[in-house]
Amino acid sequence: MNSPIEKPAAVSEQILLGGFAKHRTFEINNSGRDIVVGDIHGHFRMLSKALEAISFNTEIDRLFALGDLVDRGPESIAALDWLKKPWFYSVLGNHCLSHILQHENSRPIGYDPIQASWLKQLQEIENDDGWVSNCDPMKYSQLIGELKKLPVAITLQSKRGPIGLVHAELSFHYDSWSSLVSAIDGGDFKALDIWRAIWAQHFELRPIETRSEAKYWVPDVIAIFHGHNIPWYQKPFSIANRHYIDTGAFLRPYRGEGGFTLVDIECPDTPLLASWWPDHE
Ligand SMILES: [Mn+2]
Repeated sequence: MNSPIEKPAAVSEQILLGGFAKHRTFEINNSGRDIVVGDIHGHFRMLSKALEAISFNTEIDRLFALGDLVDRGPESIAALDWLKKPWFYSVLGNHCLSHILQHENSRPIGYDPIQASWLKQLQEIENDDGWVSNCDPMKYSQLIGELKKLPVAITLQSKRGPIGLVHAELSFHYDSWSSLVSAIDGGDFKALDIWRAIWAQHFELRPIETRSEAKYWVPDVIAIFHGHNIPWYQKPFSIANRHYIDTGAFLRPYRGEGGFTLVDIECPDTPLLASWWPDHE
């Protein structure tokens, strides 16, 4: 009997099978700084200015983005050049995954109605602002190839211990960073976990007196940095050792508030820049 010919799985099927669950570890940077930044959303020119403002040194420093590199801002396709820079890295965000899905034009598979509905939503969401049709198709498909490689979680080693990076939320299934990493590495991180990591919001990002900080402490990391969910007033927000630093850079041109937050991982509580935008563009 002939052995079955293996066909490459459709992207939506790969999501359901946990195919986008990747984890990457980075050893400590002994020569320079490791900087984390919230969602870039096509504002790479302004990001360059923010890096100038902190005297970022491309020879020794590394920049880690929290996903959502594209859409909303004017330079989405520049993500391709940035992802080729040896000092720039990112986790996977929902906008990245949405473009991957749309590019493959694969239809969600209805194994589970909940999973199927968010996959469908992710595929159909109108988020390209027309930039896709205005860019070189070859470059766009190269960008998709780069986006497919992005890990859903990154562990960075710092001088005081490990730091976790994830676009949206640490799923409530996981009470530690290492349990999340083991699930990914062990192939046990499924579609709904990916959804939580790239799209979920667990609580309001503002101080609430009755809320117990201890509940949110993740015991085996120094800090976790989250993007995706913008805290109230577009200011960086921390609870326990978790830091929400997507301060809405894409909002600045429309609303006059928001900007980039950049944090040195060695000082997670005190951003180098908070909700920053250049005075003169
Ligand atoms: Mn997002």
